[in-house]
Amino acid sequence: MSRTAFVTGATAGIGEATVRTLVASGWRCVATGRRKERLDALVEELGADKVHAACFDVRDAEAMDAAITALPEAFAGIDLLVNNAGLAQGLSPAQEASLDDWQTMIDTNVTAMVVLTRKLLPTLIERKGAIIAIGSVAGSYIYPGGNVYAGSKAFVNHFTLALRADLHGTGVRVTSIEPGMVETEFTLVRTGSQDASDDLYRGADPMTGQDIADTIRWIAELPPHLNINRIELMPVSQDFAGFRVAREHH
Ligand code: NDP
Ligand code: 8X3
Repeated sequence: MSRTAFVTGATAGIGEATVRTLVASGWRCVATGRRKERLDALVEELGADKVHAACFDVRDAEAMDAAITALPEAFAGIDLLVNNAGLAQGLSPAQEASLDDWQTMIDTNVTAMVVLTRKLLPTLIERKGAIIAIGSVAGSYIYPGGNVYAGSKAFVNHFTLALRADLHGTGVRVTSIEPGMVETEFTLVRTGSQDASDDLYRGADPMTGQDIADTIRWIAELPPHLNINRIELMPVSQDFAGFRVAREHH
């Protein structure tokens, strides 16, 4: 029997690779995002029996409700929720940061994720499904300018682990995936640039969306008695050493 995944942020990067990978492995996918033309292209490429496009802004709870209510019968029973949609805006020190950027990250990375999770929990419990969230190493290791993005990803990591406790005994599996550098459109959003040569990770041999999608598929297809609680991935070129000392204070 084919299973159904609900993948947020499927118009680019990790989410798009995840839809392709899960479909290739026999899953049906609800693919979400704001860029309708990209969702339509996925449906066209992979087939309307495999992919259902749900176009909405995750910050709009009413639009989210409407999209869930409108799921065709074949896609309505969700077995896997991939909480992936997210963004980082600005790399400024907190004292110079834009409050609008901060609010956008909190609304998208935190509020929308918990609202969607809460809405899909009844069907996930009924079907003994799984939740996989894409947090970040930024939730564990601090870097300058990370501020609210890092805080939001610490929330994703921790909320996801907390779900494990609440869902104990339901058979629902829950995993927090915490990646380091992944080459996607994310870094351009982050720098506010449209120019690929501004990619922060250029020349750094980062991971790809496919690397994370393969990890998601692997976790989703493990035997039902096995739960990966959290998994942290980095490219070989990245590590977590980052202590700094300021010898003079001005
Ligand atoms: P991309 O920018 O390539 O993709 C982001 C996806 O999120 C897009 O599909 C976008 O869709 C969707 N999205 C963003 N805001 C909204 C919104 N308001 N409503 C609906 N969808 C939205 O980035 P990645 O694939 O790299 O990022 C995916 C996740 O991985 C994020 O949560 C990010 O924090 C996390 N991550 C990324 C890392 C990296 O180095 N790239 C490292 C660690 C974690 P659309 O714009 O069409 O709405
Ligand atoms: C750092 C991962 O999410 O801060 O390489 O961009 S993130």
